[in-house]
Amino acid sequence: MAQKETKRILVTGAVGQIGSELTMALRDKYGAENVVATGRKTAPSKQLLESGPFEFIDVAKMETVEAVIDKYDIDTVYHMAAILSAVGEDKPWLCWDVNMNGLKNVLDVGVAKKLHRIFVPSSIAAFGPETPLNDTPNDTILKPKTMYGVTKVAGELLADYYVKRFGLDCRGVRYPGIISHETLPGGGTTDYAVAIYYEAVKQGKYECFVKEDTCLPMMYMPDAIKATIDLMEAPFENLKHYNDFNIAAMSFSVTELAASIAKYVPGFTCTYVPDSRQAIADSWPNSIDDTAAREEWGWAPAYDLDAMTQDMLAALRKKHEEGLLD
Ligand code: AKB
Repeated sequence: MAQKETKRILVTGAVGQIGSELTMALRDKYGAENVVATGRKTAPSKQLLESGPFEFIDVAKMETVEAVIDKYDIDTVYHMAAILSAVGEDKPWLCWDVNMNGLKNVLDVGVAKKLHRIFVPSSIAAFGPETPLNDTPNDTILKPKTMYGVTKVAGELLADYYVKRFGLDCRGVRYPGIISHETLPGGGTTDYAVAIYYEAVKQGKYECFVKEDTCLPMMYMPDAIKATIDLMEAPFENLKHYNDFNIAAMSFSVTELAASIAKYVPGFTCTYVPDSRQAIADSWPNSIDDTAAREEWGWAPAYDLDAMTQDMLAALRKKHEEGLLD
């Protein structure tokens, strides 16, 4: 595999929850003018727009992807654009189109233009009810029941195929639920673990759409950004896996999450009214084993539940005082 250097980066899905913070981290690291943020239709934040280049593209339309790669002489892509699990159940064919055709377009441009490296994110949604529930191994049964999960398994396999067949350098992690305070997640099942913090600060209470004993793997955004950039910087020859690394940080039930918040928000209460997202959550593991990521590229998280809770609450209280949460 030819080793080149990352100089000009394209981030797809840069207006989304992970993409927006990843773009800013990459702009710090590689120079703002060298990181091109792109989105499909949501208006970018002032910060994203004013700190570096921004373009609208539709990843499912090859010509829009190709045009932006040519315009900015891109060599590296972080392909974050995706339809998540809950919206994917409402609109399964949009989910297939964006997640599969979008990925294939990016991989094909990668081969045609001999790109240096592509980041291809997957998710714990790749697992399903037949997968071992606790300490889920990296290499295990992948029979998801959601369209989002189907596209994530197919995406992992497709990207691995491009590595072996075309010598394209692409890598990716299976993100757990990501918790953050900059950009709200949109259309996922793990969104409750973000919303609970916002409502704790605004109202001191939260009505949760999954049951109290629902337990899922989760991660704080700074760790997710670190995992993404660390994997992209790992020497290719050290990798045995490519597009399907489990990465773990913490696993907790909603009861445990609510208890952590109640330590710092006296009187905080959580009630439970499960909806259709319960079935999705129930089909995912409680906790995952990330030995492969630790061994192959040195993955280690920094935040546990209480450290994350304190950081989230401090950031959201500041925003609330500035009138930015209403
Ligand atoms: C979702 O809930 O759909 C996402 C994910 C776990 O990939 N946050």
